[in-house]
Amino acid sequence: MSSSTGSEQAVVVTERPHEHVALVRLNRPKVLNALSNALAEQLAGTLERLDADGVTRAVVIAGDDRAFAAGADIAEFASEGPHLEVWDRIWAVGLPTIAAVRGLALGGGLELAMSCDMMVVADDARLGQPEINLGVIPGAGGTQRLTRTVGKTLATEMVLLGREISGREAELHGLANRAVPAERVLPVALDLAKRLAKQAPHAVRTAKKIIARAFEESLHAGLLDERRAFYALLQSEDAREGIAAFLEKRKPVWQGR
Ligand code: DAK
Repeated sequence: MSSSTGSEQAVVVTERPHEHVALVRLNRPKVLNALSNALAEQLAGTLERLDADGVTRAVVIAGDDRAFAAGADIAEFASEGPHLEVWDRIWAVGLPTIAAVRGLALGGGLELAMSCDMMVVADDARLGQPEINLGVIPGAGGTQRLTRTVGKTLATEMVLLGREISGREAELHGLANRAVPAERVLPVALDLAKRLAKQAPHAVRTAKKIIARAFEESLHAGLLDERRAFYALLQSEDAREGIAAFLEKRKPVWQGR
């Protein structure tokens, strides 16, 4: 399965390694998967299609062994700059997403990885926000998501000095869920995706959404949202099934309702 048609270059390639899991690969290897607007558009369209197909329950986003992505496409900066709305579309995806990072995740590449729900990185991956070297600052979450995740001290070094960190350091600072040897990145990410795909789909989507609100709201507002979502889910078929299965000592069968 591929995300482009006809003669258009497939800068995003989609595979289906498991019934409910999609693997979306960024595919501009010659420029280290630099995120051109065309690539970002294809990625957003692909994620939206997967989000709505009723089959996919988790998505792994990967690059290749040299790079997840080396940032937005700098060659486009002079002409048009990164399209704003396409990033909003990527962030609006309801499915759980996992970034599988080998090699470079720089600038917009790291911002894309950070906007995923989980991140698996190679021990020797290189993660950074080098925008300062271009005379700008991050524009897709690098000052916000990074700071809230690793704290002000390290984020300041990364954003103001362009300091890179390794995958191993990213795990230590809570930026990555797992740091593993490079060749294990994809298998581990796919394994996490399969585990996500086994959970009650509607509950997973709701949990993702409510966790994201912890970045946006006060604790009080977030707790209210959580409580509302909890009671709404409690009325769902899947919750009835999950509770019945527990009491009957069997495995639940989720319907996604
Ligand atoms: N854009 C375009 N081309 C890139 C690229 C990039 N970000 N990164 C690498 N390339 C290209 C190189 O130009 C080179 O192309 P050729 O010369 O072969 O044609 C090819 O990829 C291989 O790169 P190198 O020859 O440079 O490879 P090296 O191993 O020597 O160096 C490197 C790797 C990653 C250290 C180096 O390529 C590098 O410094 N790249 C730039 C990294 C960077 O500065 N990234 C941040 C870009 S700014 C926003 C949304 C997003 C953003 C902002 C706003 N909004 C929604 C508002 C994001 C901004 C950014 O990401």
